[in-house]
Amino acid sequence: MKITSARLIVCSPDRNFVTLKIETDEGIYGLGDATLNGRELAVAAYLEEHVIPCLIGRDPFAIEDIWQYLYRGAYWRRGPVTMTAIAAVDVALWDIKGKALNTPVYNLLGGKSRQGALVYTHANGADIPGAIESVRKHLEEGYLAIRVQCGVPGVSSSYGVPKGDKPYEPAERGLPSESLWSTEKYLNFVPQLFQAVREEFGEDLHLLHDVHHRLTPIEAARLGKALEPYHLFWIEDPTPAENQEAFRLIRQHTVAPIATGEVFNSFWDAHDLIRNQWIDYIRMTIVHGGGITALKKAADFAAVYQVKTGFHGATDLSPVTMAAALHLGLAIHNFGIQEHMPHSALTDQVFPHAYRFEAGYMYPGDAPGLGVDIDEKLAAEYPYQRAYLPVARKLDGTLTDW
Ligand code: EZ4
Ligand code: CO
Repeated sequence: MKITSARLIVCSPDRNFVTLKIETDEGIYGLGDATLNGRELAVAAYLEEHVIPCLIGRDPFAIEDIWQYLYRGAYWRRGPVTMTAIAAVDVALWDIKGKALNTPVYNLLGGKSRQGALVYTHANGADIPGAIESVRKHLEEGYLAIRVQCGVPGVSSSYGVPKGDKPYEPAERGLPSESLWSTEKYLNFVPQLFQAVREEFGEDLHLLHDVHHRLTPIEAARLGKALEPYHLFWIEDPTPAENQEAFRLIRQHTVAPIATGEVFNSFWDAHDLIRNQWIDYIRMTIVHGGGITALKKAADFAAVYQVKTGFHGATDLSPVTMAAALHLGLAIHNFGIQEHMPHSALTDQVFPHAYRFEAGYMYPGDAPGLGVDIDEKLAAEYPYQRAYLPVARKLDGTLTDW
């Protein structure tokens, strides 16, 4: 089998997606997600100008070799644009191989270690009663694990809180919006939030919380200690992780489980965190971390240190990435949990898929390959629109981590 063509489909059914379609001389094609929220066209250009010309004529079954060719062969390694482009190719090739061998991708990765992937979704509220109502709604939908985010009194726009009655969606069309942040108000408030949620729903529900990189290590340690009575499933991204050693300090002070890595693009971003057991869940994602090939290796390394996976799964990761995460999550032994922020109905229409949610779990389905397609005609009706993630400033105007 040979790769005969590869092209990009850039569309915006409610939000932007960059999709790579690789076609072969046997009529089989594969899809890869190449979406990098707020920097979409950089990846599209990287693929179009520098990667696609090198793919034509290659054997699509040579996944490892093509991965190494694009990684080592570029000389310039790592970085979100490069690794997202490599991931798109990698995932499309796994899709092709599954279709060619008439089997779901999870079978190519070792087969099922479990029947379904436990998922968590997002509850958001402008205030504590709103957050409690949102948790209740998701419990009724069948979720067994829920991330809770809430507006902080005195802070006009907190991370994870929707504007109006729309579902929470980080990217917005137009130039970046600015939100305000106060660590002091946040640290005083979050324990009250989780106390109220536990009082309302009891001890059994899995609760998660995303700090979104906004604390220093010692502040994160204080938060972890304060939340211990509410035994969260995890605290996510408590502090930026460029300096992996920062997590050692958090670890010294709290038994709160820690998850990080949604912005990582290389195994090396996580190497110290994992081998020192400074985290409990690695959140690297297939689309930004170099594909199924790279994430399988990272997960296997993490397994040695009893670190589990918690792959990022926000709406800026396309249904192709969701499917890839579910196939890999079903196969690996150290799967922890999968994030599930459902896509809009329109996004789901553009990307028909075999995966489904039922009673707290997601299932990739048994279609050959990844089980996701793209309706190119419908996609063409929703052209790309420039969009950005917000930026955050402290109350005195200092730019801080969003
Ligand atoms: O802000 O995916 O856990 N989920 C998150 C997301 C991220 C977006 C960034 O593109 O932190 O909401
Ligand atoms: Co997050």
